[in-house]
Amino acid sequence: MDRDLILSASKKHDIVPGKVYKYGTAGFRMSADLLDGVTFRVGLLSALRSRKLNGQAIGVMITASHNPAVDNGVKIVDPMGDMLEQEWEAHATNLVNAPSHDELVDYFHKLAETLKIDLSAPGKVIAGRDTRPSGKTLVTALSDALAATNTTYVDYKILTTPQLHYLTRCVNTEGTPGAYGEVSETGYYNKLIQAFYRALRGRTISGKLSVDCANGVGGPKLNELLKHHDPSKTGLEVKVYNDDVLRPEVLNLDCGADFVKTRQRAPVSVKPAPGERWCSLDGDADRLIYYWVDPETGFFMLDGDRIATLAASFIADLIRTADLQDNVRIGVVQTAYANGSSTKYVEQHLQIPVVFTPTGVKHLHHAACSYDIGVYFEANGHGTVLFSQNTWAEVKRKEPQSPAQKDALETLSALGDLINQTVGDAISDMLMVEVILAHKGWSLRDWAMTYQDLPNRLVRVEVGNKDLFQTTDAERKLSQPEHCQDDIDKVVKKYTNARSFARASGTENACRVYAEAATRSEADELANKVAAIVKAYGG
Ligand code: G16
Repeated sequence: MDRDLILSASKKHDIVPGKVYKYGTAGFRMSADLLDGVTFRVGLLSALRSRKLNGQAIGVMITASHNPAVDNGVKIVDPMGDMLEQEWEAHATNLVNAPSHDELVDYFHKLAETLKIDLSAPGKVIAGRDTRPSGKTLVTALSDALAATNTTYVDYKILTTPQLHYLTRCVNTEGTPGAYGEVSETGYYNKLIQAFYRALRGRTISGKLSVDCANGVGGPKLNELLKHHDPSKTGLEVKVYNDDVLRPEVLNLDCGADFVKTRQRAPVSVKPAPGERWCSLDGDADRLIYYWVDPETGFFMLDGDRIATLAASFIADLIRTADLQDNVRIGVVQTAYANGSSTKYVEQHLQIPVVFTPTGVKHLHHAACSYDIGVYFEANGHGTVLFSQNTWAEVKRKEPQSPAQKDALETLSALGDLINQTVGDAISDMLMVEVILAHKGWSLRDWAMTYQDLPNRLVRVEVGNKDLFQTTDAERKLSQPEHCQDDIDKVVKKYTNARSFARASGTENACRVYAEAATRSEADELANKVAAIVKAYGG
């Protein structure tokens, strides 16, 4: 690999001197004008990663998801469509922080040597981006790095994040017995829609579904999916809202899954009529939140915890009906943000084990892989359901003994194809929810009746230095700054059935505080008190 070629390409893509970059919850994410050099360097790292993995394609997604329009981000996707292996996050951080262009090229070669990477071998990278205008320039930085390292590169242009994950897996499994799907956007739509028809098993969906697309890439992509959908086969009527991608400044503005979840209200621009079924996607369509307005009690939200409990209960029933309960173990993965009532419902009512991981789908995904069926959702609506090889083998092997067993087996198999196996996917999750509600004959109100959430509040706290906040115990406790956790504990003790924690965000320059308590006013009060403590310790 030509050192001078990398060096001269790098000189066109500076990093900002003095700024310390870190591969965070979802890659590098910050104000877009700080990202040009970072994206170039991520290109170098993915060129190495592909060669390390025998030339398999690596995905690079340029998105800042739920963040405001001025931000952007870049993250790396491993060959099977999952997040970059954790050990390589450190390599990414080191490479990006190389202080000069010369030191960058030195470190690149050192990394290749230490990791025994043959730089003359072929490498391949595929890329996608969301609708942020800054994405276009960042793609140039990426492609310059790939050209300088002689890496084959395919730019899939504008995609949802889960579509890029899907394509990465498809490219790497094409022509093998484990082929994940056709390597194209159309292949993605066809796979989802065909599995959706099969999973419904002749049932029809009643009532219109209104979808708020956060004015992000989910809007055009959902509209595209709908062109492949024949409503006469399913009964599903979708009305798309907030799909304006021509005015970048409205992305995630007063709408989208993050707004709905944190503000616990409908997007500002829409007026859901009482009883109507609504959901919101986030800016890159990997999170999903459902809600409706009850004529008596007002706004009611069904978040990631609710989607997890719905999916876990339905799939566990299918496993029992199919008589697979001895061979297919199901488990649920949550984070500290999960509402205490949802955990209790899964463990005590559904009798399904729950494990906790730190925030970040990469952690949940990893934990979910240890089950035959791993249901993982963050409360913010990000998640999916993973089917292991063993589950597929059991479903295929089982000879149905009754029409009910046949139905359960075929539904399971269709769900396995419908649910994105690479990462949380709002569009695929939405179709899964619609299938389950249709099977159960449930409205959103029926779904909500399964258990009662503890009132909770999530607050974003701006602090001088968020890096002062270090956590332990799956992010449920602060180990730093000293005494901060003691102060939080003292406040929590004053409330009934209360819990609260604080952590630094990995995607925004802020801390997050979560609180739950017996009543709404207590949850709000507790959240505000803990936020004040965090602010005081925050430098
Ligand atoms: C990303 C991660 C999620 C995480 C979220 C917020 O989501 O993929 O796992 O929950 O950030 O993380 P934090 O609280 O650390 O800011 P997205 O949808 O923004 O890509």
